Amino acid sequence: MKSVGITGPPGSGKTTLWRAVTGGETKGEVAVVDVPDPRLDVLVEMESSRKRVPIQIQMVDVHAGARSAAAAMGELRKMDALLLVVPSFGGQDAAAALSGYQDDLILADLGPFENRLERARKDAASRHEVPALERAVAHLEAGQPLRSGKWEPEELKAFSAMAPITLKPVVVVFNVDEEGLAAEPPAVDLPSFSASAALEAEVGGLGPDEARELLGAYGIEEPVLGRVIDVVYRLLDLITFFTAGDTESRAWEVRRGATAPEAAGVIHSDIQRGFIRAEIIGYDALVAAGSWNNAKSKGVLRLEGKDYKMVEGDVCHFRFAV
Ligand SMILES: Nc1nc2c(ncn2[C@@H]2O[C@H](COP(=O)(O)OP(=O)(O)OP(=O)(O)O)[C@@H](O)[C@H]2O)c(=O)[nH]1
Ligand SMILES: [Mg+2]
Repeated sequence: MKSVGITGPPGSGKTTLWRAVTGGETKGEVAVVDVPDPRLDVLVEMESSRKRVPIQIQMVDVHAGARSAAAAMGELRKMDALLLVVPSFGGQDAAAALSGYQDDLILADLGPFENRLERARKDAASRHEVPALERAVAHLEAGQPLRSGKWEPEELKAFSAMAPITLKPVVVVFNVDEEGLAAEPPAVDLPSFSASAALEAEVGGLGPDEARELLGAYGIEEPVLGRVIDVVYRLLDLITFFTAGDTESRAWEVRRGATAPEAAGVIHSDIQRGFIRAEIIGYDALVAAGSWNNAKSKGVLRLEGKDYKMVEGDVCHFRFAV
């Protein structure tokens, strides 16, 4: 399961956004959220599945659970992706807040890199890391996040023990008030969008249809959770595939470019090891056929081998022998 950590300056609306993306959750800092996917609902209906199993994602209000700023930075290192909440309500200077906070994150990375560089210089076993660490320190000292650099695989290997915050995929959420919703967000060199955390948290506890209707009245077509997930999946380069049947219909995530056996391995390592073939059909073609059995009898299921590269929305049945 991927973890998304919510971060940002004090009072920017992190906890409010966390409540919005967790559907009105009020206790704790960590919540497991079902990834909304209307395709899964269609599959459940079509196959009369007894169970519907969505992809899940962990949303963490990192700073709420941390005892100190340093502890929060440590927690951020464990996340797969970050949501950076920028205060843009009540006339606040969003661009200044964003650049100030990015500097904080760069500083949080600089300390561990300097320490490691110092140790690597003294230790024969890690001396080969020195050039990479020097380059990273220079980059951070120049006020640049590591993600803006070009790094060789060996350099990234030298960085990995520190799990640098500024190397993580980040989505900027400009937390606006109702007036700000209609305005263009400031141009930044990171994926970003505007949302009203307060408004979305208010509708978070409602059913999906009711929430959509209320948000629609403010011109918001897609609840913030869906928007966050779209960007995070794109940044993490993940695609969704499905399995569907009467027992259960289920959504799975796999890295873009994965082969059929790798996708099978997401379900179970035995299925990957004993992979023979996959019966596969794209989601739209399956819906057009009306059901898995119809697709089979019409001969529109494809048989794919071990080199097949998975496509977003593939519905699969893996044949395997162990
Ligand atoms: N007007 C307005 N106020 C907001 C909005 N979002 C959050 N706030 C207010 O800003 C204050 C801080 O919100 P929180 O969600 O607690 O912010 P936070 O980033 O979690 O704060 P800390 O955890 O203390 O750093 C609260 O009083 C919110 O009601 C917004 O979109 N508009
Ligand atoms: Mg908070």
